[in-house]
Amino acid sequence: MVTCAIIGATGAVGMEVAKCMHSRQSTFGPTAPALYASPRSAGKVMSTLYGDLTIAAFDVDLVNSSSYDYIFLAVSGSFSLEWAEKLTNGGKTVVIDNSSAFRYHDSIPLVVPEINLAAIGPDDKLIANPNCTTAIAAMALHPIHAKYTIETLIVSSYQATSGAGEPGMQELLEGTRKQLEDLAAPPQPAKMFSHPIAFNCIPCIDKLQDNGYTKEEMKVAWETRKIFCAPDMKVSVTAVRIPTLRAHSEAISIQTKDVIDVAGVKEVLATAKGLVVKDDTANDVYPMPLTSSGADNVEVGRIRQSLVFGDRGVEIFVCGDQLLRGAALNAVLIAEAMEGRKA
Ligand code: 11C
Repeated sequence: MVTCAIIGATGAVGMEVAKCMHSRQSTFGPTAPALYASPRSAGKVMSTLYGDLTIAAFDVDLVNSSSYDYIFLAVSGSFSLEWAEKLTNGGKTVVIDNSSAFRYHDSIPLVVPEINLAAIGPDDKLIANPNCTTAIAAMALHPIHAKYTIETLIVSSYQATSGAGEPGMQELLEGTRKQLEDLAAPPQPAKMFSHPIAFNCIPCIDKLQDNGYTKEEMKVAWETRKIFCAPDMKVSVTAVRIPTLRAHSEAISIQTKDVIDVAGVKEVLATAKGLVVKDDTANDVYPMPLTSSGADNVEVGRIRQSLVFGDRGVEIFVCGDQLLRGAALNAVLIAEAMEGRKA
């Protein structure tokens, strides 16, 4: 019987991993995951689709003594750095890490299963899950890249508050509620973000880098190049936090090596896994956070020939659930695929 654990089980991503496993009836489906979190949450009972599960305090020896087949890490980068390798338990356990701690290590696969499952070698025990903004865009970009070879990407993101976890979503809800009670009152002070997020958008996510881009922006560039094995791809990103709950949106300008046209792009996207084409703008059909929230598939639409790159460019708009494709679903799909390989 396959066994697994979620570490960071009380966070937004951890909770989605348990939901996702259950609703997909994945290879781990029949068995409830073991849940671990900080000592603060130990002993608390979490209501899940598997029933009520009690949370244990994380302790590396305790976890390793259970020799789980898979561990989902939904914790901070510093926690992952400290524990992820130890949790592979001498090769007994596959650890799928949702943080950025190992994504840029050459020897650690960074995986979107529909794209580069082959990056996972038979002996790999630590697998990195990409940043949500990267993974959502990659679902639409990879089929285009495979057919036309993308040379340049210019991305503007519209990122939901779930990127800052459950407290980020609560800050949006609370800030909105309070502001509606008194429109003339000053905005609620920000805790999770650098400024109030209700009725606002914030063009700065994660730390500023020396080149003037933020780390969130550079993650998309570094990770897309690694996942696509395209080290020379030029990628420029502006990442913006907006007051939505859990789906990230991205407007993407694409320049290709080969001549590209809208009909060909639609054809290739229509058959790609994990995507749904919503592209009937005349009838108001296009990707939106409201329709992509809670959905496994990434929505893609507003597909049009580029006015800048001409017959070597198109524009697209994508939306995807940040907690699913951007985190939990991607991680569960990795584990399912690895398990499937054993069969
Ligand atoms: C955000 N993309 O929206 C971030 C959250 O590297 O896994 C995920 C950060 C990461 O704030």
